[in-house]
Amino acid sequence: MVLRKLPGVSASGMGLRLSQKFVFLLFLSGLVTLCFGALFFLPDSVRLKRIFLSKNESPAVTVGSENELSKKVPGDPEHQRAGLKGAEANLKLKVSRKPSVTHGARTVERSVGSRAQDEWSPARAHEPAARDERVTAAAHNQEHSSSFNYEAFKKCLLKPPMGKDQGTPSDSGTLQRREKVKEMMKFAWDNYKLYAWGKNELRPLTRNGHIGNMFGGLRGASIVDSLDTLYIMGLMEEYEEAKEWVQSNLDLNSNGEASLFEVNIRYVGGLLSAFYLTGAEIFKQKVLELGEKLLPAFNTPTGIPRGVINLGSGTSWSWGWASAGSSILAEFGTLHLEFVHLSELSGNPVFTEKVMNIRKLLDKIEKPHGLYPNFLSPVSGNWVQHHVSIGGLGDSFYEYLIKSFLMSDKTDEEAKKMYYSAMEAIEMNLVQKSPGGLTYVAEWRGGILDHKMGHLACFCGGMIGIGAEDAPAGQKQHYLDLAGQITHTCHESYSRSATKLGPEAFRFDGGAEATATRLSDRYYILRPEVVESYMYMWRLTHDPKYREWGWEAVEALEKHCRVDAGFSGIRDVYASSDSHDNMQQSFFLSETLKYLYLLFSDDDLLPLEDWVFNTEAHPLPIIRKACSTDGQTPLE
Ligand code: DMJ
Repeated sequence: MVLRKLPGVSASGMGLRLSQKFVFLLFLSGLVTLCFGALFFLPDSVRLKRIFLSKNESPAVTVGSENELSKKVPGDPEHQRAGLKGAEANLKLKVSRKPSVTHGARTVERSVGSRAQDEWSPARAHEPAARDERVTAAAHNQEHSSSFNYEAFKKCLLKPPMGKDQGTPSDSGTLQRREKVKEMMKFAWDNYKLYAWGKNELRPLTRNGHIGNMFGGLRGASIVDSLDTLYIMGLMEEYEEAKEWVQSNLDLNSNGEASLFEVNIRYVGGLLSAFYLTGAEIFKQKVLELGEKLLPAFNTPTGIPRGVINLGSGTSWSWGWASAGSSILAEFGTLHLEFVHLSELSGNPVFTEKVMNIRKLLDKIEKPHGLYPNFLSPVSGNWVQHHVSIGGLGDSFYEYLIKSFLMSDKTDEEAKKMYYSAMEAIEMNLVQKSPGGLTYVAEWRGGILDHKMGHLACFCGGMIGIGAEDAPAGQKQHYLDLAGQITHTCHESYSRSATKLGPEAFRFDGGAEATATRLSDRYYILRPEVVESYMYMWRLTHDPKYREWGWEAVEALEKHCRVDAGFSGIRDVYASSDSHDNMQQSFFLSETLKYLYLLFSDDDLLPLEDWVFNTEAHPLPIIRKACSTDGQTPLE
C-alpha cells in the first residue's frame, strides 16, 4: 500500500503518530471498559443506580407486555393466575414476561395500559437501603411490640366481637341458611385440606394444589385468608389446624416476586384480623415480620410503591402491563388500613408514615374533574393516563378512604374530605341511569364514558352505604338511596343470567341492560363483591330483600360451583351447562362465605361500631385514640 505523503510529514513520522493515536485510543477505551466493567461486576449491581439515578430512585423494571396479555383468554384461570409466572427465568433473560393479571385483585384489568417503556435487568442482591430499613424496623418491633396490651385493647371495644351469642339469629329459617353457609365453608376447607394443604389454592377438578406467583413464594394463602372466617363460624378444630400451620409452616423468608397489594390484603390483613380476634401472639409476630419485608417497596423517588416486590431482596418493579412503568391506584391506595395497624401493634410509626405520604401526594396532585386516574408514575408523581374506574384498578382506593376515616374513630378528617369529594366527582361524571332505569357507575377514559360495570365495582353499593352516615349535611338519604340502587343493579346482573350468578363485566350500551355482551366477560370466579354489598345493605336497612338475594346466591353457588372436591368458578354464567375453571379462590373462603355468613347472622357479630373490614373481608378494629398504642387507658 502506498501512503500519500502529507505536506510536512514524513512517512515514518506519520506512521509513528498514527500508532501513537491508536495506542492512546486503545488505552482510553480500555479504561472506559474497565470502569464500567468494575461497576457491573461489583457484587451489588444496584450501585449503578446510585451513580446514574437520584438517591432514592430504583429503576422501573417492567414485567410482561400488553400484547402477551391480550393473547390470552381473560376467562382462562391460567390467565387470571398468570401473575408473575416464570418471573425469575424471564427476568434473567431480560425479556418481557407474562403479565400479572391478579384476578384476585380489583386491580384486574386486561385491556388497559401500554407496553411499559424500560426493561431492566433487576438487581438480584439486597439493596442496602432496603436492608437497613428492614433491620431498623425489626429492631424497633422487637423492642416495642411486646408493649401492645391485648387485654387493654379488648376493653376498648364497645361490644364483644362475637356478639352475645355468636350472632345466632333468632328465627329458625335464617339460622338454617346460616348453617348452610357454614357447611359450605367446611366443605371448601376440608377439600383444600385433603388435596392442597399448604398450597395457595385448591384445584377442585384435578384435586391438587395451586401455588401461582402472586405471593412471592409465600404459601398457604387459603389458610391465612381463612383464619378469621373459621374462627367467626365457630369451626374451632379447623381454626386450630390453621393456626398450627401458621406457627410451624408459614415461612416468610421467601425470595420471590410478590404483588405488594395481594400480600398486603390477604396475608397482612389475614394475620392482623386473626391476632385481633384471638390474641394469639404468633399472628402478631408473623405479621410484623412480614410488614418489615414490605417496607423497601416504598423506596421510590415519590414514596409511591411499585406493584411488585421481591420479598427477599426488597427490590421492586412496576407491572409490565401498567402504562409507562406506573403504579396502580387501587394497589398503592389499598395499604392504609393494614399499615396503620402495623404501627399500632409495633409502636413503630414508620408504617403509618409510608401510607400518609401516599395520602398527602394524592391529596395535593391536580385531579381531572376531581377524579383520580388509575395510573400514577412513582418517579414523577404525575398521572400517566386518564382512565378512571370505581371497578378494577381504582376500586379499593375509594373504599380505603372512607374506611380509614371510620377506622380512625372518625378523626381522620383528611380521608373524610377526600372520600366525599371523590364521591361527588364520581356522581357528577360517572354515575348513569340506563334506558331501563338501572343506576350504574360507568368508566371514564379521558372524558369519554365506557358504559360498563365490572363485578369488582359492585362492592361500591356497600361502600356508599357505610359512607352515608357521615355525608355532608342533607346527603345521608341520598347516599343510602344511591347505594340501594347500585346494589339493585348488581343483583339484576345476577338475575338476568341462566345460572343466577353474575358475569365479570356487564354493559349498558347496544341495548344491553346489566348483561355481558362479550364472550370474554361471561365468567364468574367466586367473587364476593355483590354479596358484600348485600351484607352491608342488610345491616344498614334491614330490608329482607337483601337476605333473599343472598340466599339466591347461595343456591346458585351450590348448583353451579359446587363440585365433588370443593367449589369452582364457571366460565359462562349464561350457559345452560357448567364449564368449571378448576380454581377455588382463597377469597371465596375469606370474603364470599364470610359475607354470606354475616348476612344471616345478627348484627352483633363483628359490630360495625367496632370493626371495619379490609378489602379482603378481614375485620380490623377501630382505633380509639384514648386507648391507642400504649393500650393503657381503655374505655370502660
Ligand atoms: C379480593 O381479593 C379483594 O376483594 C380485592 O379487593 C378485589 N378482588 C378480590 C375478589 O374479587
